Amino acid sequence: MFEERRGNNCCLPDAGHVFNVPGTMESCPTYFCLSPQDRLLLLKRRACCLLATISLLAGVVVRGQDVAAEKKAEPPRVAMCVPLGVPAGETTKMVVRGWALDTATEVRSSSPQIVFKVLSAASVAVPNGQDAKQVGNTQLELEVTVVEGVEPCDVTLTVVAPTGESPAHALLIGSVHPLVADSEPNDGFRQAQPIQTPQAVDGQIHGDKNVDVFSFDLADPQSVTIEVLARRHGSGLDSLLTVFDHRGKIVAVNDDHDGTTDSRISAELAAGKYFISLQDAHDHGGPAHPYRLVIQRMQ
Ligand SMILES: [Ca+2]
Ligand SMILES: [Ca+2]
Repeated sequence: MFEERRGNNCCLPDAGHVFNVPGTMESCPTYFCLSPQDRLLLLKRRACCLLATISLLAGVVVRGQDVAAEKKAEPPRVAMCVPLGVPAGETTKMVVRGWALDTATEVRSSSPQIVFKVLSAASVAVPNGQDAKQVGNTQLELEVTVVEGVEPCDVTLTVVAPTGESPAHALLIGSVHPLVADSEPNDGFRQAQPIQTPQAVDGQIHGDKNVDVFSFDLADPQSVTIEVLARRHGSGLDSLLTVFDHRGKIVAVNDDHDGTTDSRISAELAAGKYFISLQDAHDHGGPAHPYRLVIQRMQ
């Protein structure tokens, strides 16, 4: 500790005061009041402070470089394909949504009968109120060619970028049931999209509070299952499925089934007209809410 010498009008500050004086030591009015020993001690302490500051700054710089390197090195990951599936025997356009896809150069297929061509790669907005960790913030536009005669199956795609390769992601190819796309507007009973049984529909809840409504007719009493594939294939959709009779009375409803947020209804139905309503359980929608709806008769 410094010595206080009040006798010669030199009042020495404590160590904390000395080190907090800005500028040079000469600017400190008390510096010239110090004894040679105190000046040496002061110099040593200031040297220690200087070294500590340099070390701290160097650490911040190195950490910043590490964070930048980690961010730059992030490999691509796929959240979902929109639509969730493509038909066989055609060339169609598809969007792959996920993370770090904007530098992708190639998309590889697990089958030589399915070929992907990258049309564009870019960052994209996260829909309002949704989580980028779930719905992704980058996307690829692809052209998908499936040769004629390919049996319905799951194929996997792998996105290749300078930062690495994505884990394989499943894409539905074709369908064992007749496949159609959802057709807007289909937002209510009066705009219901007619479908057959059995039928598969590749669709999308296009926006917040949007509902897709389908109608079907049974000539005879039937046991049917109606199932939604969505979250299991990476979609942001948390499906809510409801079946109504021709009077608008609810026959069955399901939110989550078998440990997923996807929905499934099995019901024995009398002959007549029915409506299926499909929406998001949280009223969300947008480009990250694709689904496949499947209706079939139970065996
Ligand atoms: Ca709709
Ligand atoms: Ca659900």
